[in-house]
Amino acid sequence: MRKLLSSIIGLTLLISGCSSSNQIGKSRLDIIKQRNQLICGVSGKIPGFSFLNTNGKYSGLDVDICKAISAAFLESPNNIQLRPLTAAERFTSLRTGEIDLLSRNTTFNLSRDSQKGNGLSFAPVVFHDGQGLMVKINSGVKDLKDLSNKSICVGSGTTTEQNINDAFEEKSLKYTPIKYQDLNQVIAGYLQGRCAAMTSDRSQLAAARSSFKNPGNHVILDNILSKEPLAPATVGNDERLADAVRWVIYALIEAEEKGITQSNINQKLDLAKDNKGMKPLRRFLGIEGDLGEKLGLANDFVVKIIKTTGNYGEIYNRNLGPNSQVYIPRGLNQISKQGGILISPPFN
Ligand SMILES: N[C@@H](CCC(=O)N[C@@H](CS)C(=O)NCC(=O)O)C(=O)O
Repeated sequence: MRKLLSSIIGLTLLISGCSSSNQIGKSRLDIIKQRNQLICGVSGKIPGFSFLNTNGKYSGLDVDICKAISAAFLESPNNIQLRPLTAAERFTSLRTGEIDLLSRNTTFNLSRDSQKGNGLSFAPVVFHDGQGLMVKINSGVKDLKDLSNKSICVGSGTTTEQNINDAFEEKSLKYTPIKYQDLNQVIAGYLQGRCAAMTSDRSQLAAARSSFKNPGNHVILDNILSKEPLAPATVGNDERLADAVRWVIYALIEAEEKGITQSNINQKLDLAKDNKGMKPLRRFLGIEGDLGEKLGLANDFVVKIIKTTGNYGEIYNRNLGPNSQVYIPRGLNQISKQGGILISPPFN
């Protein structure tokens, strides 16, 4: 009788179009586990975030986030497939199920999050960015107003397009947008002199400049036109997948808060095993309690993540630290104890 009732409810939900992965369907988390592979959409063109080098290998912060998630879900960082996507392609790829996760310099905003917008689920922010402008030093341009009546190169299908319009309109200034499909085209347009400035997230401007022949000939203006909180995203109707992704990101931040690193994780594990009184650490590392199981993951998922990528700070330094190709000072992207705005909710 109970079985019959639940199939009737399931059928009704299907007919009414109210299907939810939690009620009747599978979560994509199960599909990822069955497939034993996580498919991540990335850019592939931004050094420090996701960049395909000449050996055919991807590296960058967005790539490491994907590896951390794969370590947590599949117990291996190598079971990932990275798909390069343009800004315009990214949301369709996610909605159609071509990718499981978008880890691609994507701004978390209301329209993309809401059901009437793109209907995505955003994970916690992995890089707080802001939109900027880059110009040639010898242009003499120092401020937005110096770009009045000039052309600006911009990528289409981005938040960048709207922000640059808003910024000029607010100051009652005019400009001509020159739109391109992806960053490499924007850069080429700018370097070939089709526009007086290129605009994008400041991280992308810094990354682009790092690959120029003469980076010193270009300057990123002080103007910060917007907030661009960049975050991974999943489809919006799959709470189990969204929760699991969310807590992988928080685990990276919590590990940094707790001083747990790739090199001391084994010591921390031994310490926690030997000291029954260290309850929060024991729960975080999966020695007691069932935090991992609650997410549909292994109880020691945090250990797997930290062994693979290190904590958030380690990921940041590897890709964007002083010894990396694109040095971006951490600023807001520090944990709160260090004066930034990254903080993890409790692992209870
Ligand atoms: N964060 C912004 C902009 C991100 C973005 O995708 N920018 C474009 C225009 S420059 C781009 O193609 N970036 C390089 C890339 O991802 O290949 C957004 O989410 O809309």
